[in-house]
This record gives sequence, C-alpha cells and structure tokens, in this order.
Amino acid sequence: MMQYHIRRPWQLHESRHTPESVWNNRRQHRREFLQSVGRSAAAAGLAGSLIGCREPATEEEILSAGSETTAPLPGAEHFPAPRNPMFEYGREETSRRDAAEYSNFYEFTTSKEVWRYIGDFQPVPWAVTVDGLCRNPQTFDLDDLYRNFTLEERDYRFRCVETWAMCVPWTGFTLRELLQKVDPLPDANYVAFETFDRPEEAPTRRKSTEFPWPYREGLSLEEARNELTLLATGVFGQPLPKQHGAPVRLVLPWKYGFKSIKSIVRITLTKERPPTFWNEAWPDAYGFIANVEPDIPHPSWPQTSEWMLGTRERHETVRFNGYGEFVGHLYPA
Ligand SMILES: Nc1nc2c(c(=O)[nH]1)N[C@H]1C(S)=C(S)[C@@H](COP(=O)(O)O)O[C@H]1N2
Ligand SMILES: [Mo]
Repeated sequence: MMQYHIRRPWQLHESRHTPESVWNNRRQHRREFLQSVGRSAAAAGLAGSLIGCREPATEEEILSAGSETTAPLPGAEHFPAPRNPMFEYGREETSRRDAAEYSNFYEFTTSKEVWRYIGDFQPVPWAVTVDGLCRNPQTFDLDDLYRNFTLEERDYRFRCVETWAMCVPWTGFTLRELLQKVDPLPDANYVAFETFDRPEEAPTRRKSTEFPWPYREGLSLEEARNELTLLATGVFGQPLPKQHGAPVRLVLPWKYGFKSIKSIVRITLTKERPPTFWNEAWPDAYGFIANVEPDIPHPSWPQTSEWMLGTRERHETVRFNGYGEFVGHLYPA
C-alpha cells in the first residue's frame, strides 16, 4: 500500500522559517532605505507603497497596539507589585519593546508580529473558570484576579523552543495560591488550561481550520504547585499587553515557551493527562513535559544554544533553563 506523507501547514511553515540573520539583515536594509528616502516626507509614503512594506514601528505603536479598540485593562492601581528578590536573571534584562515586538500567539498570526493582528481582541471583561476535580470550583473575574491574590513581581528567564530567549519581569501570583482556593480532590493528578476561543477576534483562529483549536496546555499537579509556576497578569510593572497574553497567562520559566499558555479562560483539575495543542498538532516535536533540555533534540531547531531578543547575544542552553534547584526533584533521572 502506498504511504502518503501529508505535510501539515505548521511543518511547512517551520521548514520555511527564515533564518534570523537573513530576516534581520533584510529588516536593517529596509530601515536604512526608508531612512534615506524618508528625509523627503512626500517620498516616504511613496517608498512605503512602492516596496510594499510598512514603516518601522515605534515603541509606542508596538506597546499600545490594539488599545484603541478596547477598554483599558482595569487594576492599574495594583501595578507595579512588590518585587520578589528571590528571582534574578543572571543576565541583562530584555527591553520592553523587544519583548513586545517579537512573540508567538498563533490565534492571531503565525508570524512574529502579533501586535499587528490584535486589534479585535477584547480582554475586558474577562473570567477564568476553575473546575473539575476540586471541592470548591469558582469563576474569577479580573477584579478578583487583581485583588484576591498576592501580586508580586518576578524576574524570570524565558526560552522558546525556536531558540529565542528573553529576561522580563512578570507580575502575578502563584498557581499554587489559586489551587488552594479551589481545593483539589485526591484523585486530581493534572491541571488543564484552555485559551479563549472567539474566532471573530482572532484571524488565524478564524481562518486556519487545520489547527486543533482552542490552544490548550497542561501540567502535572506537582508541577502546577511548584514555587515557580506563575499566573501572570502583568509585565514590566503594567497589566499585560494583548500580545503577551492579556489579561492572564501562565509563566513556566523551566519549560519551553509553548507551555506558557496565554489568555486563559478555563483551568480544570483532571485525573488523566489532558490533550495539549502542540502535542496534538505534532507529537514528535512537542512533548507534554517539554522542559528546557539541551540534550533532547528538536526536529526544527538545535537546542544547544539560544539567542536573546534585542541584543541577539548567544548563550549555551542550560538544563531546566537554569531552574534546576526549584524543579530538578520533579524529574528523577
Ligand atoms: N494561547 C496561546 N498561548 C501561547 C502561544 C499561542 O500561540 N497561543 N504561544 C506560546 C509560545 S510558542 C511562546 S514562545 C510564548 C510567547 O510568549 P511571549 O509572547 O510573552 O514572549 O507564548 C506561548 N503561549
Ligand atoms: Mo515558543
């Protein structure tokens, strides 16, 4: 019998992935070109339309993208939260702009310029339902999330499986604190997370039926209760901008970035291991555990080193992204 190998769109996308250096050079050339013609205001508009690309964005545009169509996130008075001195990057902090300009949020686009596609997304009002195997299931609105938990700021390293990395200060509270409020039952072994599912607000979610929407992730209950496991409501001392996963997302600094699910609407305690988005889409490349591990190869990117957003500085990948003292005991060899 004949074997058909069906190439899935996300595999195509990754194999066509433009090497960073090429992309950066192209961007640099475009910027220089626009600068050279931009001295004549009339020519600038013409140049933009002639070469079919947009002007380089300003920091303000990137950080406020989509805000004109949305109510501002409430809770400003809770930011910035007190810093937890236990967490340090051990390297330079990524700039706010660099972190907000380059990201992954597949509901909106498979490109990195998520901030250009988030105009219709409405993170206010919002509710997170926590249910499943617990004694006290509850739904939390934004006010509850800002007021009823101990908000703090933590400097964390963050590592995408595509090998880019960043260092940013998240504001949030531990998932452990939330789990205490709902009181898991003894047969709960896992925690499942689900993102919003509103095609009318998210272009790729609307158009690309080949993905297993909605985006879902999961942890073992032990991982969920780990000191590092953060539910973030802010970054850089302010409520999360849309592209970072407004209004609430997970942050797991010892795992690849795809585990840190954005814009969460449901958290469910389960007995069995829950299905997850990337693991379902491409199981050979995306495991359930997905800890940062230089020695476990990935079919698309060598995992032995990483590069920092903004500076492009390279570092060797460290097991558990350097957080072994917090999580090493969870994964006996
Ligand atoms: N809902 C949802 N969450 C998501 C993603 C996504 O596509 N959808 N991408 C993940 C990936 S691959 C990464 S690397 C991080 C990026 O987070 P950042 O944009 O804050 O850097 O978000 C993760 N969370
Ligand atoms: Mo990622």
